[in-house]
Amino acid sequence: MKGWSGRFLYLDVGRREHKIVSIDHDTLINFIGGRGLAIKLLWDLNPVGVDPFSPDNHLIFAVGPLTAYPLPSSGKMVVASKSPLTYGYGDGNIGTKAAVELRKLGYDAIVIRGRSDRPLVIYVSCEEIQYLDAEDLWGKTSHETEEKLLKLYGKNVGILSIGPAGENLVRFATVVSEFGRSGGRPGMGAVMGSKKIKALVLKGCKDPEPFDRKELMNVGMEAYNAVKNSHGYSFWMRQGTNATIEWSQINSVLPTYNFREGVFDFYAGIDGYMLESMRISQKGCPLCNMPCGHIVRYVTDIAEGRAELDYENIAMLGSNLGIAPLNRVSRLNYLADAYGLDTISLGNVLGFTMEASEKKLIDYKIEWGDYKEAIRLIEDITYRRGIGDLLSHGVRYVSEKIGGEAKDFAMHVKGLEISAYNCHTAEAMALAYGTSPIGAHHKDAFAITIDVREGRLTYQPEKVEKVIWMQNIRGGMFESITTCRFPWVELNIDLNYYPRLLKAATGVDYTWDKIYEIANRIYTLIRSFWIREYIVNGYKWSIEIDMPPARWFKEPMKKGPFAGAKLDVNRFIDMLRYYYKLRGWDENGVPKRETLRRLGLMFVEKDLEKIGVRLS
Ligand code: PTT
Ligand code: SF4
Repeated sequence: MKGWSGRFLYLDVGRREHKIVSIDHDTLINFIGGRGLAIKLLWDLNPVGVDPFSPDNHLIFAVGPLTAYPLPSSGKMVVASKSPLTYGYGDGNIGTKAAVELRKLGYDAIVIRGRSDRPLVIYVSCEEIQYLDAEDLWGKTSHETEEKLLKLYGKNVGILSIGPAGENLVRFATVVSEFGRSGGRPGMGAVMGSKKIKALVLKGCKDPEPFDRKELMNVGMEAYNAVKNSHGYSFWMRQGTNATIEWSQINSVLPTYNFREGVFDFYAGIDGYMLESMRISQKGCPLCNMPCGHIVRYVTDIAEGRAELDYENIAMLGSNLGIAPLNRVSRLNYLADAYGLDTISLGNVLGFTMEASEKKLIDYKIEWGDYKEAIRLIEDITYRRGIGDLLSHGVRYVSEKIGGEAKDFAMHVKGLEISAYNCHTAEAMALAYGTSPIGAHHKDAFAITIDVREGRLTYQPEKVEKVIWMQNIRGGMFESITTCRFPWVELNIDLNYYPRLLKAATGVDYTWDKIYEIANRIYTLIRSFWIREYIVNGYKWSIEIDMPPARWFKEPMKKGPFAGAKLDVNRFIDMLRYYYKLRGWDENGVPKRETLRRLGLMFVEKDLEKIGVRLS
């Protein structure tokens, strides 16, 4: 079998045992790798309804058949598990040397179950697996941990670690790598913490073997050149994702004051030009020739240091909280990376708290823009002190505890907090959040571009069709092959490079029809996983689960060119129902029997019926 390794490493950290498990060829062809492989393994291995912090919940690190080859931005991996934040499927995508080392170890995935009785660093090389005592690292920040492990093992290893937030089971803790890459928004760092794993250190020894090396090198080089020669390359190198602050402001979608508004009076203090003025260096993931990691030096009246910034981080910790200028936002961002907290969920939790405080719904005082109190709160969340303990569960949980109107401004879908696009006038993006397979995230469909290009406050069926197309390419193909989507998304390189690269890597002819079918299979299996876990955990499954937050339907924006505008609930539901129809799901979003059969998911049919789901 070329292109894939055809096996995964299964670690039981409680028993300190491991085994190497073969993956059959059909599974690899039909799910490709990365997210596709992760959901198939979770479906098969996780006990139905398992608690996310149970030793029986599996934590999966998966790569795909294009990872680690010399082609654009191929140093990426997926980290997946049942989420302690949403109680459904959770994953994230992280750019790291660990992805390359995992491939060089000769595995398509590492799957971890169990719970250690004491903190561990797990070292995996081609020769051995060591379970090392990590008492001395427990409590350290992700930066301190990585520094220490690099000293111990040298530069030629890949490291994935957690900060104190993951140790303390904060439900939006992430896995961190390379001093500022962070993946697994829906609490993958907390799952790692629940297993008492402080870090994984990976050291491979052998390059993966492609089907046609010469062709792979040629197409890879062509694609690298296409990146370098693209129209947007030089501006991308200047601002990376941070250019989106100005774009979002102009288009009235910049999250501001907990998504009340789409414009921020002080946006120029946090935009890409401000970032350029503070930048001291730039870095990227392995094998990437368009590095987007912008490191700034910040100085505030309470601290100074370095931080790696991205659009989402700045918008969620800046405009969404009324905090500017960028020096202050950078401090918050630095703390999130050091503690291993997801910046997007954190920005939502802080924004929600500021609003709840303003409305006197909680016995705690924090005002919009108060970055010093925000820093105190970040620490309290990380160490689960005082109100921080409650907030560590995320906005869905907190709003349900408070009750009443708090639910209207808890900005999440399925428990995952919304990423940085305000959707009062963005129907396609709202649909993308509603139907994202991990809860509200833009990874699967950056549909805001459809709204901006094709008209706001319009609910055409074409928007739904385009959301599905985007999801299939981004969430289906890119999450499974597994490479960074930015060469295509940001610099517009030809999408046809990817089937060509897949053919050279694996020998399999992946036509676009086949890729869409695989994406549909992955989406339908993830959807079935949500249904299975929700029903067994006692939730009632309904269309409500896919609905974006009430704020966008009830409360119009007050500022900017779209002042007075909000979403229309009935027209949104029509879009959602059309979405279900196109996916082959019933009017409540449950996959139909014929869809499961067409996609080769007969095992799902059986499993869902066993727990009482009625399939139409
Ligand atoms: C991603 C999410 C994003 S999406 C951002 S900024 W973005 C936030 N980054 C965080 C951070 O940083 N520190 C922190 N403590 N928390 C953070 N949470 C947020 O996490 C990321 C890039 C980016 S930057 C994006 S869009 C693209 N995402 C890709 C994807 O999802 N798939 C894919 N095949 N390629 C992608 N390329 C781009 O990668 P999550 P990263 Mg991240 C500091 O992890 O869970 O997927 O959430 O992975 O290596 O940092 O790269 O404007
Ligand atoms: Fe990593 Fe950015 Fe390169 Fe993508 S474009 S691989 S996120 S450095």
